[in-house]
Amino acid sequence: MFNHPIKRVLYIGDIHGNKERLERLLASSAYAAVDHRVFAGDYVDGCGDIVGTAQLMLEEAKRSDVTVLKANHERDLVVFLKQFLAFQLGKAPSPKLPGKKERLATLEQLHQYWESTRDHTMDGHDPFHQLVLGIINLYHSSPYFVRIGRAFFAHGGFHPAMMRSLRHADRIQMVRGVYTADLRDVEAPHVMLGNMLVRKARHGNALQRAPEGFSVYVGHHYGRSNTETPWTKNGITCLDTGCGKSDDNLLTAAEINAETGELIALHTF
Ligand SMILES: [Mn+2]
Repeated sequence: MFNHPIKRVLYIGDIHGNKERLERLLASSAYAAVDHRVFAGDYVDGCGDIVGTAQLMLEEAKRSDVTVLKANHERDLVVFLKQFLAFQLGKAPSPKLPGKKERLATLEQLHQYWESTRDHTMDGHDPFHQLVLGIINLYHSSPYFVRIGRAFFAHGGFHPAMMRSLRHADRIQMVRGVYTADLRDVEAPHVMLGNMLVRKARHGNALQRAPEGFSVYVGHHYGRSNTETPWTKNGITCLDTGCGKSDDNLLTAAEINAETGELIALHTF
């Protein structure tokens, strides 16, 4: 079992709090049939059930055949939550509320969860802080990217550092054929946010090309929110279909042949 090669991978796009679509995905045969699952991240900040979605994600992330990538929405939330915990301990001033409407909605839901569970706190069982620490810990233990066979997976974009860092053998972590490596701070934003890719795409220029013989899969936001067809260019497949931004937008999962990096099928939920 441990040496069982990963042949098929499911890459799941941004969820943004759409718990119903996430539940449909988790119950699907497509989810069960693959050898490994990679979540693009961005499971918070959206119009659905953020707390319920986060709880499901924290459960799934415990599985050894599931990887959740670092993404910008969790990063920003974690920065706030850490400031909030420091404030609770009297070690920092009250954190400033975020300006973004969707992030305020996430905090509002976390607050409601605290209100509804604080009276039931006993014997050290504290659901609110358990959830908050779970979100923080999952973010910090998540990789910026993974490579499985001939496929690269990141939240936002491809950066040559992803190839380079895997060549430094002492920095590679290998878990059942899933390769991850640390990135320098200067490269991490490009992998998480795809900044260069987005800017170039807006100006109509070519995306940075996936390395020869590899495919790259990303989520994030590429202005293809209302279609279930992924946008593919230069070996990079963008899978953010705007799930969680409106109830109508689908959650997309790409089934990938790890040996070739190619897309086998696209599943929507
Ligand atoms: Mn997103």
